[in-house]
Amino acid sequence: MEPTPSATDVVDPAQLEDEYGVRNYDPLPVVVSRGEGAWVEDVQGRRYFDALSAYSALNFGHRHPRLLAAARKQLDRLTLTSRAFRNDRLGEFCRRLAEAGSSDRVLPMNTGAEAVETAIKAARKWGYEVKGIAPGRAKIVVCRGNFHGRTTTIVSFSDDAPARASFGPYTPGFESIPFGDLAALEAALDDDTAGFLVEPIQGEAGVIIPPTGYLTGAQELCARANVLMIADEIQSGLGRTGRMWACDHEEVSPDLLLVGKALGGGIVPVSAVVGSTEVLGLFRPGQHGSTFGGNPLACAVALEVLDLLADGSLAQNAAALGERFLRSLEAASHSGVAGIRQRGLWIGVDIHDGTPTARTVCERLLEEGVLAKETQERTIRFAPPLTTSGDELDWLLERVNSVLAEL
Ligand code: PXG
Repeated sequence: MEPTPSATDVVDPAQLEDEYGVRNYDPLPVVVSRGEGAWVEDVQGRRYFDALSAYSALNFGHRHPRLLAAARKQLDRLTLTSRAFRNDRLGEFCRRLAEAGSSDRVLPMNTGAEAVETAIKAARKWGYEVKGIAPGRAKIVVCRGNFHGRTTTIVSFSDDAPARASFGPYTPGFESIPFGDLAALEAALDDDTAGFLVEPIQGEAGVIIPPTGYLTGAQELCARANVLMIADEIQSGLGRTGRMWACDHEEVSPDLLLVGKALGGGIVPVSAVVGSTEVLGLFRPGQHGSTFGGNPLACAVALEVLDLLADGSLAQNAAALGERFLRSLEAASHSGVAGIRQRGLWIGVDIHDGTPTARTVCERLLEEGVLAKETQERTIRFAPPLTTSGDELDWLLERVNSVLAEL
């Protein structure tokens, strides 16, 4: 690796960002300049354990050697063609991801929000052309507390005030129901409903796990009402929860599966919609696309991502270490902790009212060498890389427990 320039050589990068960037984020006060595996180093050379993993985009840690090798090999051959021409990696990528998602076809995009937008278009198109919904009437049912991205259409059905306010007029055609409530879902599904869009575990809401049977029940209700079940696995998928997909915990196969974040191996943005020929086969040339979607560099990295997950051992590691994480925090029975939710290496820790905010706890963790991020006012979310070792987890737990003990 190139040596990191010393702090005195360069203008303070945080100051530059604040002066010339846009303040649409409120990052923790650390400037990261290198990373390897679960660890990053800041511009002063301090090491931190990355327990956020870029919201699951770094499921394999920083600069996984096999992902770097796959990217380098592809960089030396071909990076981009646009979809005006074919490239020699796209077909293989589509086949492998379709198989991993137990479905027929793959529509590649780049960011998660684009995969969500694509699924909304696909469901509406299917609703009009197959289900027979009257023109302009297609409805998509979504859940309260959802996070699916930040486009104008997606924030239209968000209930997160800062994400939504001042960005109207809002896109119509969505109905929001409580998450985890099958009776509400049954009541919302009607002849005009094309899709039910759901995170199998709500990430940004605080790693909210629905009641057992919710996903199976939702699949049954959708099938009965002739509605597409659309699972947003952009954050929950690709091994994070201890299985390849969070839907696997209930053996549910959604009609449309949305994949993103870790699919790009932390190197390039790669997202995709996986679905049946009946739905995705409806698209004709010119009806949807993206300059970068399906580019050969993205495909090469994503193929290596699928290879890394193929034998299930990383998901198993996530399941085992996640349970250890939970047991360790439970055994410590911190008085400041109100609740813990865990599925694989995805953990939400609620802190009691009256203690410092989750943000303050994340600032304390930072001082102890742990990068984690609050979600909502009172929840700290941990998502260490799936490649974390047992020793690394012990190191992390020691710091997390000592900070939580201060509450
Ligand atoms: N679906 C889910 C479940 C997500 O968590 C998206 C879609 C959108 O992905 P893109 O790639 O368009 O960001 C997400 C994103 C952030 C941020 O700062 C994003 C997410 C989580 C936390 C912060 O934009 N998840």
